[in-house]
Amino acid sequence: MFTKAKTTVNKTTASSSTIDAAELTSRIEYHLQFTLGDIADEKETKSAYWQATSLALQDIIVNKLKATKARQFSSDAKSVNYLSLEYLMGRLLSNNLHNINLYEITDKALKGLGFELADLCEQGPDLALGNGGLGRLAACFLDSLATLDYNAMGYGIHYQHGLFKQAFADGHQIETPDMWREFGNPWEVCRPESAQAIKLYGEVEQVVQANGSVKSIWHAGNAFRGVPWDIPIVGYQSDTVNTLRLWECRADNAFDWDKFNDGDYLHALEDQVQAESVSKVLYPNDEHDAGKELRFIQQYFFCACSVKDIIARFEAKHGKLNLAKNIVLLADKVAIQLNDTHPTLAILEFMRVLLDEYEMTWNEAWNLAGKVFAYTNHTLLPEALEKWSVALFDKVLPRHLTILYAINEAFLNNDVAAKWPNDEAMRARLSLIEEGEQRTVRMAHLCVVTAHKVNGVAQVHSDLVKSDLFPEFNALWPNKLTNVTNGITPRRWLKACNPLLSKLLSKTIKEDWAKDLNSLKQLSALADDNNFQQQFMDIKLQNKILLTKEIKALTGITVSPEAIFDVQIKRLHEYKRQHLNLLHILALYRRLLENPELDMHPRVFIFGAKAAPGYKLAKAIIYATNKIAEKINNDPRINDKLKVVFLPNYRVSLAEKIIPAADVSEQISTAGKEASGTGNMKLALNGAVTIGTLDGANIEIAEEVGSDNIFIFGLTVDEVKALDNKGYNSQHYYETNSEIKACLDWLDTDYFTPGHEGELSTLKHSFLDGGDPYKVLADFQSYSDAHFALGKAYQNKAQWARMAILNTAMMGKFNSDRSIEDYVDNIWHLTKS
Ligand code: 26Q
Repeated sequence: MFTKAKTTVNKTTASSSTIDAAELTSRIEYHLQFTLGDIADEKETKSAYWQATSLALQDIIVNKLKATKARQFSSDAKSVNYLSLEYLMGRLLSNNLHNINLYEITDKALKGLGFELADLCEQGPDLALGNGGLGRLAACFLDSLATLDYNAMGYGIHYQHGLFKQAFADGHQIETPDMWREFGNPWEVCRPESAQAIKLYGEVEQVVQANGSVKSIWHAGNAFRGVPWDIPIVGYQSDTVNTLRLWECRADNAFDWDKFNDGDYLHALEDQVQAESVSKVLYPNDEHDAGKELRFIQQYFFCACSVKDIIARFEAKHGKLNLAKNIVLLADKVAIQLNDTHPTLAILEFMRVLLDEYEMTWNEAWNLAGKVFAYTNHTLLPEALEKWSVALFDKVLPRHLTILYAINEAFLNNDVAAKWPNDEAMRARLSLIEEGEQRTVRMAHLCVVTAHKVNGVAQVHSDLVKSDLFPEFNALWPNKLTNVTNGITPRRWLKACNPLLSKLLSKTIKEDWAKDLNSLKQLSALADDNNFQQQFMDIKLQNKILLTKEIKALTGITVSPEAIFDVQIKRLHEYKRQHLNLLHILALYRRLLENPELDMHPRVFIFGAKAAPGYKLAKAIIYATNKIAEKINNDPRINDKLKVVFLPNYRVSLAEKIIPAADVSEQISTAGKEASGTGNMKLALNGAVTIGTLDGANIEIAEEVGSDNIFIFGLTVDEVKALDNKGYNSQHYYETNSEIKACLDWLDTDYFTPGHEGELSTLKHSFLDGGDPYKVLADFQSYSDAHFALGKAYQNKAQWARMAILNTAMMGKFNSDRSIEDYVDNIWHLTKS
């Protein structure tokens, strides 16, 4: 055992480049003893060492953060402020160590203390403050911004509970709360000195001023306090540590002493309870508009705190914002990026602050807003386009509603009237307000009207944003709509999560591929090299063996690493078509029952997905998959040729274990529905071969890897549209394809749910009576054929190895560093700092 109480640590000096294992050891011991209070050796646990190691690292990071802040302040480089309701950060220890180049040294220090670093990394909770792709994209972008030495700040909500934890009970999804910071979080620092006061409700008074103009005064009815928690974002081998600032909501007056003294104990705390509910929980209703007042308040709370903070940071450098002096500077120094429409209220708050608190003219404020804001669209699904009722606006943000009306009037009377004079239908179509039984505000329209740039997230998606979603806006402002194809950080999604492959790549390629991902192209020259193929595929096998252990531990299911590992990991949604995968699994099962000698390489189908708690059909798909899995996995007749595994509680840290072990990547959304996808990039980068539709970023992946190295199937965007125009009839496929019919009819029996006939019928009916809105049946045969071709390809080991290697080799484009440089060049115009 080691000796503790080496307490002489100078925490203000050593930087990551001067620190050695001995120094780190004493810092870890220091935190164990003094921060965690290890007074009787009760902290000899992995969890305590994880915490102490994280705290020791955080000290080094905070020093670097301080240096970064000072540098950014004096260089005065323009900053981008990324506003997002979601950040899926995952775990931070391993990534921070890799990025700051202390992984090996920490490993050594911990070995001396009797621990394995990789083991300790597993102790940390995921920071799961997001639902899926949009939240993870925000996290990848922060990594790239710091890596590329840009001045950037992420803003979000400090949810007490992130995305729910998922378990299965008899195949059903069960949700329990996520307790990510129950015992504190070593990475965050509270900054009460930067707290913000936020008003809500009340009414607006119009006061006629001496000069005849009308001034609006908002008499608010309720006040909250936003308290920021800062999490450092460490760039990879760069000079920069940026900040993710998450707002926690507290009451302005936590306690009503009058009520308390009157004996009304419960109500004395009412304000506090109400305020804390605002940042209590992340909404899991992805792509389903919740329309809930609390969600609206969440959005406003975080937007208002962030806008005020952005202005305060500007003023710290340039003095009080003042029309004559520095106002034009603001647009040169500040960019605000809206991650989908969720932070749209920042636009109205920005206008309100400039108009009411800085007394700017309308034109000044509006011109600034246009220069500062840009908006990213992540979906074309109509149900996911946010609309809030005018009544709710009027109740919660009455002043903002008057500003919204003014923006709308100017837009309709100037821009729309000039281009389409006297066109009432056009006015109605483009208005920020949708008339109807309930009048609603179209948040995306407000974003498009305000922002100087609007981008989609993959080429086909951006084209559809122009042609189908906002054609009129595109006609009005031909240069506003643009594309920035998504990317992923190769630090987390290869270097940290796949150490074996990383080592091989570093041995093979002289450039630092984790920065310069295009350098992986050099692997193409080795794609047919027998020796390299063997090394590459042996690593895949090692990673598969690790995953088999994880599968066993999580589900009790035994799978063979010799089987094809076929992976579909993503949020559960009909448009992503997990049920197409499931229908094909049923078909394979039937074929095997009919012919147990069938020449088919054994396959393991691996799922990971959470369903929004209120999304009934998504939950039914999870249940059906679990029940079908149970039957198949225990059927001795098929000789282990088919296994189905649904891993519970899919999240970033689980993705990091699955992705390195995948042979096949399922990217099978209905064409035109998946904006981009980013899991597709992660899997391909780790040498999985994609089976996918021509949708989202799959199209660009296919362009990069070449059609020989991907299995494309199904309807194209145009064919989907044509089928819609003709009138899609799912019944037709049921009647004419006997395999489809047999599989769907199977769901009506009690074969998979003994004694409970019809439990899986919902699924069948969604395809038939439900109309199969995502055209699963139309794509089934083509999908099945593509799988057949894939199975044949796998049987030729050299051919498969070549495909896998080329997938890794050709993913350079999908580095999120490239995405960020695209934003910088076309939207933000930052300089490095
Ligand atoms: C809306 C209203 C109320 C509550 C929640 C929501 C909500 C929450 C999350 C709506 C949407 C989301 C998340 C969307 C999302 O993750 N979109 C994905 O974004 C990725 C990054 O651009 C793309 O790759 C995916 O294609 C897209 O689906």
